[in-house]
Parts: sequence; C-alpha cells; structure tokens
Amino acid sequence: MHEEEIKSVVDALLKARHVAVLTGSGISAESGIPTFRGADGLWKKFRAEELATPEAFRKRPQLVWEWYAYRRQIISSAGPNPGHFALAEMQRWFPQFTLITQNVDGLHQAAGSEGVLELHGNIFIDRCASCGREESVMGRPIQMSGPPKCSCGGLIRPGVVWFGESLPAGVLEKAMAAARSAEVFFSIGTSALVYPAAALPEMAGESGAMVVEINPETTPLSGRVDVSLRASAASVLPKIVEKYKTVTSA
Ligand code: BJW
Ligand code: ZN
Repeated sequence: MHEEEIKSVVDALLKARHVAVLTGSGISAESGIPTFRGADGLWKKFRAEELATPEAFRKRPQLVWEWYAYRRQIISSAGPNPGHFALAEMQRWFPQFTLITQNVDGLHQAAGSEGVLELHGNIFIDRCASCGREESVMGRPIQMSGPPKCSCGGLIRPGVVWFGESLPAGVLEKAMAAARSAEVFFSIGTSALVYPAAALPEMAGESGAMVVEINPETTPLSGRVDVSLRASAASVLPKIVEKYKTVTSA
C-alpha cells in the first residue's frame, strides 16, 4: 500500500538538507487522544470552537477548566505512538529538521524529539489570567475542580493558545522561516483549518518544497500538495523510516 508515494517521498528525503514537519491532533489519535473536529470532537455537547476561547473562560470558567482537566487526564495516561517515534528518529538524519506542532500534549518530546515548536502552547502549564505567572504542572496530581486562584487573586487557566489570541512570541516566526527554507514539508494529522498554522504548508510549497500530506481524510490542503498519503500517521511514518533506512544502508 502507498508504495509509489513512499518511494517518491524517500527520494526527496535522500536529497534534502532541511526537512520541516507540521503536526496536528491526528498524530496523537492513535495514542487514544481525541481529535478536535472528528466524530469524538464534542465534549458535553460543546464544540472546541466554543470552549477554546477567552470569552468562554470569562463566561464559564468552571466548564472550560473541567474540559482541560478531563483532557489532562487522558493525555497523562497516553504515550507516544509509532508515528511520534518515527519523527524522532527522522530528526537525526538531516542537518536541519524542524518539528512544528499544534498539539499541546507533549507527546513528540516524550518520543525523543528535540526543539519542538509548540504553536498552541502546552496543556501542562498553568498560567494566571491576570498577572501572567506561569508554572509547569507536569507530573502533579490533576486538579479536577477549578479554576484555582493565583496569589494575585486572578484565575488560573491552561497555558494554551485560544482563538483570537496570539501565538507564543517568536515561535510562529521560527515556524515560518522553517517553512520557507525546507526542501520537504510534511503536514500530518491536521484538518488545515486553523490559521496561522494552516498557512505553513502553503508557504513551504510556494518556496519550492515538496509538500507531503499524511491524513486518512481529505482536507482543504489536499488539492495543493505534491504527495498525498491517505493513511494513518502511525501506520505510514514507520514505513517511510524503514524504506529510507533500507536505501541508505544498501
Ligand atoms: C489523522 C488520524 C491519524 C485523524 N493519522 N491523521 C486567517 C484566516 C481565517 C481565520 C484566521 C486567520 N488568522 C487567524 C484566524 C482566526 C483563528 C482561525 O484560524 N480561525 C479558523 C477556525 C477560521 N486563529 C486564531 O485565532 C489564532 N490566533 C491568531 O491568529 O492570532 C492573531 C490574531 C488574533 C486575533 C484576530 C486575528 C488574528 C489562534 C488559534 C488557536 C487554536 N487553538 C486550538 C486550541 C488549543 C488549545 C487546546 O488544545 O485546547 O488549537 S483550536 C484546535 O484546533 C487546537 C488545534 O491545535 C487546532 C487545529 O486542529 P487540528 O490539530 O488540525 O485537529 P482537527 O481535529 O481539526 O483535525 C484532525 C485531523 O487529523 C483530521 O483531518 C483527521 O482526518 C486527521 N486524523 N486520525 C493522521 N491516525
Ligand atoms: Zn496572578
């Protein structure tokens, strides 16, 4: 399955000096973490777009806190899958490799990827909505009811990026520079609906990169990519790694 596409991707990787990858929630689906807009994309009848906003947190802080506490629980008991591990291995092959993720679950880092650009923050950071003080809560017991209060009196929120908010300073700039200089750009497990992340594959294509999409479904990007691998990330990324290793050790 997909042998021709995998061969053309591996041929391009063999010549590449800079490879960039954009991932979305689909890469963590096979770790048991629900995506945002799929069949599991509803939580207590709310859509992600209705919960992931500063307005929702202002109006219903308890509901939004509970959604994130629920997701922290799921993520805490999940681990990286073969798709995450394949990308961590690929990182070692190229002089430059940029892994850009929209995910807040930290699973790329858990798989061994380094220098990951987290466009939408990290779910295991607590941030005060008033004074901005941040603290990592990774590995700590998950506080299910909340939101708790900061010593300044402000409400604590997760350190993620909501609709209408700016991305973390400097991270988008690094991601855009990578998209412009990469020779091969992968868009993996994302619906390509949320900007500015969705502009990165287009930017890479305009700058001459081979753009490869890995997604079992079509997206608004699908018609504009060079190679479309209509498959799950955890099934096809290890195949790319194996093929590359077979060719380079031959
Ligand atoms: C598999 C699979 C398997 C399943 N293997 N694949 C330009 C144009 C239009 C609008 C805008 C624009 N610029 C900015 C905007 C506004 C807005 C936006 O994009 N709106 C659109 C929805 C129209 N963007 C913003 O507000 C951003 N901020 C910003 O631009 O600041 C400047 C600014 C401010 C004010 C005004 C204007 C500009 C911020 C966006 C923040 C997004 N935040 C969230 C929540 C993060 C925290 C949390 O985790 O809760 O990020 S929303 C949610 O969507 C989350 C995700 O990272 C993001 C993307 O979702 P993703 O990962 O693609 O998931 P899905 O579910 O959509 O897709 C999964 C895919 O996987 C599917 O395709 C499946 O088929 C596939 N899949 N299994 C591979 N096994
Ligand atoms: Zn505070």
